[in-house]
Amino acid sequence: MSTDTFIGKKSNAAGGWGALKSCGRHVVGSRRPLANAMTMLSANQPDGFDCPGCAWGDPNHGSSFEFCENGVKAVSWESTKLRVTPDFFAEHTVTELRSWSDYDLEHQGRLTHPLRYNSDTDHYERITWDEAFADIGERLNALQPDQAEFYTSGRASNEAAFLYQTFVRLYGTNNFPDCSNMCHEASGVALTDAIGIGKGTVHLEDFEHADAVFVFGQNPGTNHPRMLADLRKVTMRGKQVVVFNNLKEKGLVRFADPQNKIEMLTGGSEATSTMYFQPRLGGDMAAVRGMAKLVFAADDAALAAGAERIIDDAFIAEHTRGMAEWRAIVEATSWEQIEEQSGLTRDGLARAAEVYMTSDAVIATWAMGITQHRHSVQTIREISNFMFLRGNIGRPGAGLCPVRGHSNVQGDRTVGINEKAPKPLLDAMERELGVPMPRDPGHNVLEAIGAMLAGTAKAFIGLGGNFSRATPDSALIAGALDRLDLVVHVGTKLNHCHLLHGKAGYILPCLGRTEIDRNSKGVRQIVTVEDSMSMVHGSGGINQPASKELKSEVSIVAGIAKATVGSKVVDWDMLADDNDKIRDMMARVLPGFDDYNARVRVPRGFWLRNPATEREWRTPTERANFGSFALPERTEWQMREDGQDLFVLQTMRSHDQYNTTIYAMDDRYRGVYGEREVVFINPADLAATGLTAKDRVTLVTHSNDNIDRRITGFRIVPYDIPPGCIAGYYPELNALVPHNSFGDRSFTPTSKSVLVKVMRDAV
Ligand SMILES: Nc1nc2c(c(=O)[nH]1)N[C@H]1C(S)=C(S)[C@@H](COP(=O)(O)OP(=O)(O)OC[C@H]3O[C@@H](n4cnc5c(=O)[nH]c(N)nc54)[C@H](O)[C@@H]3O)O[C@H]1N2
Ligand SMILES: Nc1nc2c(c(=O)[nH]1)N[C@H]1C(S)=C(S)[C@@H](COP(=O)(O)OP(=O)(O)OC[C@H]3O[C@@H](n4cnc5c(=O)[nH]c(N)nc54)[C@H](O)[C@@H]3O)O[C@H]1N2
Ligand SMILES: [Mo]
Repeated sequence: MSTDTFIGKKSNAAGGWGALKSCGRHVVGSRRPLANAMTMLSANQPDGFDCPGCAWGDPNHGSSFEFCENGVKAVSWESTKLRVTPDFFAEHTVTELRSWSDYDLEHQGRLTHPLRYNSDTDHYERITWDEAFADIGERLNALQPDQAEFYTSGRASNEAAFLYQTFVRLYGTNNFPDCSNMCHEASGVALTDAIGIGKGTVHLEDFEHADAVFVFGQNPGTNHPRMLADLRKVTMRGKQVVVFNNLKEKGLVRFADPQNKIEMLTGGSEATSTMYFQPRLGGDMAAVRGMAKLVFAADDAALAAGAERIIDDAFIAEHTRGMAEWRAIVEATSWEQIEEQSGLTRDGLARAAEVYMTSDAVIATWAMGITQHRHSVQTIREISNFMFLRGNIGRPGAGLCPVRGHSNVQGDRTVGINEKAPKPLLDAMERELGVPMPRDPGHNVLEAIGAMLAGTAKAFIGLGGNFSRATPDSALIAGALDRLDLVVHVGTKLNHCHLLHGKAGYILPCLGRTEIDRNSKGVRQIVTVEDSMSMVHGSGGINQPASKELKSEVSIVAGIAKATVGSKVVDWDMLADDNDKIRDMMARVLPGFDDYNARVRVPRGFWLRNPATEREWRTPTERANFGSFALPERTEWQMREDGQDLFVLQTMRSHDQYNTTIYAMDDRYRGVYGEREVVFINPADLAATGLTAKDRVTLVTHSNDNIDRRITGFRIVPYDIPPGCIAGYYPELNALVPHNSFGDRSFTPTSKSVLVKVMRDAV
């Protein structure tokens, strides 16, 4: 099957695929990797291949992969034929490279050799693996363990992450800042309190049985395209999809628009009943509370009329705690406050509540539009409360579904990347290793940043990711990283964080998930991952490694570990050479991982049991807990009255990026082409502030910590977004996100509600 045939065929069916043709060239520089991606994603591999695109569940893992644009881009990006060799680093000083864009750095291709920064020449230079490991080990051993920060990005496999946490804990710290701290942390915190486990309760199949899906604060058209296919099937069955998103996102609008030519998205008349609400930024908690108020009122009316109850009284009595207290808070909340904070009307919310009340099985999904606010944990508790009202959890077609980002971010947590690891995990590690584990909580991302800024942290090890670009106050964080004694980056492609080397800096290139990983005996290794629906499965690559010098993440972790803590407790060489042995160890340590090696080798892998899906609540009350929280006194939207021309900014992803990786400069669904320095503003706001669509603007963060945060020269894009709210792209806008503004209990930067002033640039 040629690439062209594929694209042609798919573009008629799924829409948007035509554009992949040009996008493919942008992403990979040629057609070949694109064709390769097609092969990989459709390959009939016994051990499966896990797409690094996102964490959405996969119905036919290991046999016929569901195609999606996101996946093709992610795979093509990794299989590029371009290389950044030691010659490249000999040509360019680090100082010069720092002036390059994110896009230009990553587009140089795959890293090929281990490198060490030479401060005399300002170049990265080739070294041997053994030299790198020995020096890193020596430098780590010169520190107190708590002076080192061990970051993980969510693409790391279960095996690499498990080995990493083993090493780091043997070394003596729980400092595990993790990309999840900036992502779904609020979901983990809220759900642990609500249902006893920080994960979603939905199986992919539940979407086939849902009568309604409520989608809060996410853009699946871009970030989880395969989810759109599952939503589409819901409307095609004549069921409802109710969207809450402050932006009119095309992927979801088309879905809701009967005029749309994309038949499969509209499903004929079914889609007319699909609803789209545009709350103000941070207004979802108020919106859900409004719906809950209406449910209680309808239930009272039903009771009075002797009709069937609206709330699931039996479920609430048998399975929950705390409804009465929450109900009192809901009833005490005024409609005025709900309408002001959400920006939605009571009538509108009544239509959404009607869908909820007339549906037997409801799923609630959410992502970054919910988790990156100050009151994210409370908002997720409110969503959970709302779902408990009609027993929408732990039965077919119903449940809570935080939609994870990185393809293995959930798995990394499961296998021990956790700065506050649960006691049973540490106990099990102690039993396995026969030595004590550190028990003091370690650092999350913001605490690691705090330690770096304070000068108490001395080393940073990054297992993947792009820490300084993904974190708020990027320039400040970059400066802090660059003052450390030791900085080690394990990565596949060059990014800005790699150019921060501190006193001793290393770039260690690793195999990507698309590549064949063979051990010393030539036996092909697989890794495993866990998706958003707690399915754990194997993944093996089919491409030849980008360079002979590459090592697997597992080998790199083992190499550093051996040089740092020695091999008395753990035989690192043995584990590094056989992922099955790592999995045997995981099976001994982690609950639910019995028979791990066999169970990940069947199509689709296995489901890691989540007791809440079976209405078993591992909370202190042994019940699902309603959470009773007041609405925020004022959201950022309401704080705008504190200053002139203030707006609330959300920082999000364009269609052509993967987090800090910029595939290309277009945001096709939002109609932006060839640029990223744009701000989406409501046309009414333009008129009110005297700005025009032709203006360039400067954005300055409104804060009282005396740090000047500004970006300048951004172009205005008039857009359908609530007045007072604006939007633009991460990572560029991380320059505006304050590291000292974060979610209650989640410590997630408030990347979706930054108070900024917008000013016209002088021409
Ligand atoms: N192609 C691609 N796929 C990806 C990624 C990528 O960068 N590119 N990243 C991966 C990762 S790590 C993650 S975490 C996920 C992210 O997936 P998303 O959460 O979809 O990512 P964002 O682009 O941040 O989009 C946030 C969405 O929430 C809306 N929103 C913002 N604030 C609010 C609010 O206050 N209320 C409501 N109701 N809506 C709001 C925005 O308009 C936007 O539609 O995607 C994963 N998949
Ligand atoms: N303002 C703002 N900031 C945000 C967000 C936001 O919405 N707004 N979103 C946050 C979220 S949800 C997340 S998850 C974080 C993401 O933060 P990170 O996970 O740190 O960032 P990524 O951009 O995903 O990392 C990209 C780099 O990972 C490396 N890489 C890719 N594949 C592999 C691999 O297989 N192995 C290894 N070792 N390295 C690899 C490459 O070198 C690449 O340059 O950003 C957060 N930051
Ligand atoms: Mo994420």
